[in-house]
Amino acid sequence: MTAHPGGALTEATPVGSAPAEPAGLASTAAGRPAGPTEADWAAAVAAVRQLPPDGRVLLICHVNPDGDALGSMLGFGLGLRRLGVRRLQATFPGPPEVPEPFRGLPGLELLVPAADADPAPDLVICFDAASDSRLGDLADRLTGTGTALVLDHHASNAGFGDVNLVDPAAAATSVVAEELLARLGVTLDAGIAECLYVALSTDTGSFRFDATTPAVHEMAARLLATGIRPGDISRRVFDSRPFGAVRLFGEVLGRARLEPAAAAGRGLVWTYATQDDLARHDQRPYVLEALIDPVRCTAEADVSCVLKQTGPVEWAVSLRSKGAVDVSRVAVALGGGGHRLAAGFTAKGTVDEVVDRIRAELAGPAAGGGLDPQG
Ligand SMILES: [Mn+2]
Repeated sequence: MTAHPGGALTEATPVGSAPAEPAGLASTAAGRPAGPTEADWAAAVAAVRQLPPDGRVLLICHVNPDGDALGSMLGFGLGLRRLGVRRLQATFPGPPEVPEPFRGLPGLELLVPAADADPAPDLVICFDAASDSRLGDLADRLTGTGTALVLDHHASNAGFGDVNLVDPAAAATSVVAEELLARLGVTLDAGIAECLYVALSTDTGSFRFDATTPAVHEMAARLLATGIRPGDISRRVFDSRPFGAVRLFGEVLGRARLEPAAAAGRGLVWTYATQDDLARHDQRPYVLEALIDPVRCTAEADVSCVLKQTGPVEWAVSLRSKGAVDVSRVAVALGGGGHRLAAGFTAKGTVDEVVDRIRAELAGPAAGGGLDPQG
């Protein structure tokens, strides 16, 4: 994990874990923008419909792509294919490596390494990125002569495209993608549906989080009606990991610490994973995205925390709350961002130093307030 401008947080949505830390700035309920207007939808439809013959389209999702980023992008890409768009690429910044849980997604053949991305597409479409800093070097594609269309659901998204479909009320970017496909007249097929289902189920924690509205289940019903197999998809995406990762989790959970008196008696549970842990078990860093889940199960603690080593003295810190403590305030105080129930930051120092800072913030008044239930 690397720091981005503006203290942006770069953690991918943890697969099957609590609500993802938002992909960028600290967000609050105050000032949350409304969703897209009819004019926005019309402009987005026109941007696709008015592509020149043989027009070139570049799809980009955020760095360290998660299920919503990849699923929205590839599902929409398959939809564009159905509309006859032939010159179509999908990409994301950083190493062109798709995390193992998403290697069965339909549409992966659309992916190209960032270095091979079209330098001057007629239409650029960004998925699940709250700010252009999340697009790395690919952000320069937004300023070319083509149209830039942004599909997202982060409340902190200020709208960095020419046309912005940003719906903070949407449980996932795939909700926005499905709506735009419908408005373009694309009917769902199993390939599109599987991509959008992975995106929707990832961002709702397998339909467990508060973001799981009736509209989410109605969308899931439309996707399932195409004949996709939710059991197979969920096993692949959520319930499958290498044996080395199972052993790694065992070690890391074995060193977890419970501090019932922390956070003014609401309790803190924390652990950490080092780069040496990963090397010893021959595992890639993304396997750690799911580590917060077994940690946050701890009934005796409202706050859970995992430190993931990203450099000799650098850590990516994930924080979760069951509701009594606003962990976004802790994360913001320490240079990161997030939601009330899920937040994170990047820290320098030893494990003890970083946890000391978290304890101090949890002891202060900052962690108590706030009533932003956004998931
Ligand atoms: Mn998302």
